Amino acid sequence: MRKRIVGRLCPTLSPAFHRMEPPGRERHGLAARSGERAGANESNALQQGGECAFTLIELLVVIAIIAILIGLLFPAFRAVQDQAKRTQAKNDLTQIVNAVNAYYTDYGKYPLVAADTTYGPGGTANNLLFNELRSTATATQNPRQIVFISPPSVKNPSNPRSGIALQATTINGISVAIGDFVDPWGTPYNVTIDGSYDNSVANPYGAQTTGGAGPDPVPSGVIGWSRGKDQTLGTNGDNVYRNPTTGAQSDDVISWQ
Ligand SMILES: [Ca+2]
Repeated sequence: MRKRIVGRLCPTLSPAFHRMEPPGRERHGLAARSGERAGANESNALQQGGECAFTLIELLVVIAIIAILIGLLFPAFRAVQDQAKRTQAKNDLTQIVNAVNAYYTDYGKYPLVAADTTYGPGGTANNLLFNELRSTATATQNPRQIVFISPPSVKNPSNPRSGIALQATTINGISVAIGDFVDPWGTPYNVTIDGSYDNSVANPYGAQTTGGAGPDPVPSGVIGWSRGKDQTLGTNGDNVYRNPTTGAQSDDVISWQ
């Protein structure tokens, strides 16, 4: 017979509880007979109400089921978080492109550049561009002090995410400087501006046939991109945005598609 361990969840106590008298306190005579009658009554109640106490094994099974459900939900939760970050990056890139175009509208030229220039990792310091667009004290080409973009400061300066970096640091080998606009994974955004004014800039992923990110050059005055969660261009640095053959998508986020 299996041992019942929990009785308080029942409307009536399990008979097992009545057998757990402390040593030396066994009941005798009328009290014992009274107890037997009470036990008999409760046994009858249990028989009438059905068994509702559960065993240790049943308790462990419930705990195991809950653990399995948590295990199933955790990857889904991470996927939702990643998608939210990608959406954030896409919104940031849209704002960056709009800010540079607004600068062009106001000043009749692009900020800083005299030739096609890429800001961010692998190019010119990202903060130089955003000092102009944010009209900070170090801006040199925003005499009207127009704020074209106003990202928040990062919440954790030593581990910057989604905002303007407040201190110099290095994340996965990528340098972050004060004033850099970093993406949700801590990499400064890349931005290429058409300083030669021919309405085309180099596609960082190369030709559509190899990089899968549209034509090279991109027919645009300004483009921006994020290296995504892996912090490399394409997947593990393969420079492929979307594999033209398999359709496999990298984790990068780009402004022009
Ligand atoms: Ca990537």
